[in-house]
Amino acid sequence: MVRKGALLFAMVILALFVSMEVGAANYKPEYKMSIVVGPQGPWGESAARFAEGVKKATDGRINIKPYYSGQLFAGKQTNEFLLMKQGVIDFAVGSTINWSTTVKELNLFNLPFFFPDYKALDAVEYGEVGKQLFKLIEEKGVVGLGWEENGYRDLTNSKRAVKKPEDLEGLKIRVVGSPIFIDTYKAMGANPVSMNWGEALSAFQQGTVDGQENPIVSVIIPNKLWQVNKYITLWHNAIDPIILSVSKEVWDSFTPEDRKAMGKVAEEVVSWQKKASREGQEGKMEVINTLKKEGMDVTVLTPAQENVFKEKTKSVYDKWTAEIGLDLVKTAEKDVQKAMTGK
Ligand code: X2X
Repeated sequence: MVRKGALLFAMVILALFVSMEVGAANYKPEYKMSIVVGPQGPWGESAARFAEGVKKATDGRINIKPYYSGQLFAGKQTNEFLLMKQGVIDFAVGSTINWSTTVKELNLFNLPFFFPDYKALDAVEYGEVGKQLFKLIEEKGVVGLGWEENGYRDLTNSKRAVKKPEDLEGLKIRVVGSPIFIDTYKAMGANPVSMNWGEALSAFQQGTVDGQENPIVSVIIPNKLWQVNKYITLWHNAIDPIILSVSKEVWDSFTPEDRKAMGKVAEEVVSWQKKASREGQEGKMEVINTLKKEGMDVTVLTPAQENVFKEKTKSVYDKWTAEIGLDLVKTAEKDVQKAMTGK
């Protein structure tokens, strides 16, 4: 009886071991991870942290290599999601802006002045809308492992302080190649030019564009944008969530144990990343002082000043709400209101 039990136990252990090995035997020697930006700053750093964490948690079975500065999509950042679907990219720490041309619902985050505060964003990401968005991307072949954040996108330029729409007149502003940004900047009176991030950096140097918008801690500081743009306006025009993600095909090829281990690492990394990214923006005085020390002229818009820009973008809101889906936008609006007012 005892012997039979021991034999059964040994067989179960062996079966488990074999299934793990068989599973792992199908693994690729290296998984490619895409990041638009460089390794510095919370966005870039989160890629290395995730890769390291996963390697450790899976005893080296899963080896992820981060490819920074958009190396995997040959310049065109709005192709990232498609390349994941096609199996060229296995993992990404991908901006929802870059994916919004493929997954139009993600334009929710690009709606001008939609998220007044991080509380509002969290309510949407962790609520029904966030779940729905993860479901949508999964249906398109990408599994979301957690929400990270590039941050609020603040406006920099080389010409003048921007406080009201008239100040934007005639300014050539580089935006991501996602049409909602062209609409928004046109509505606010600027002259938007869409351009990939890789080219944008040299366009700033050459002065072929006057400005751009990007978050301070993840992009402006690591790229020392004060060297090319003296003026910065802090506003809440657009927020840029990032999704730590894996292609569904790759995810499904992992053993349940490895998926669980990876999920745990993802949880830790995204919570570290979000905090790091927000510290840089929420500790505003410190951030403002850093920018001023570098010679920047900092304008912080009041809610009333933001409202003047918001009014200008009403047509963008209407047009893009129809694209995103009225129900999704309305649900998000309720979450935002509840987060801000408690009801
Ligand atoms: O291109 C940008 O502006 C960047 C780096 O923020 C994104 O990838 C959306």
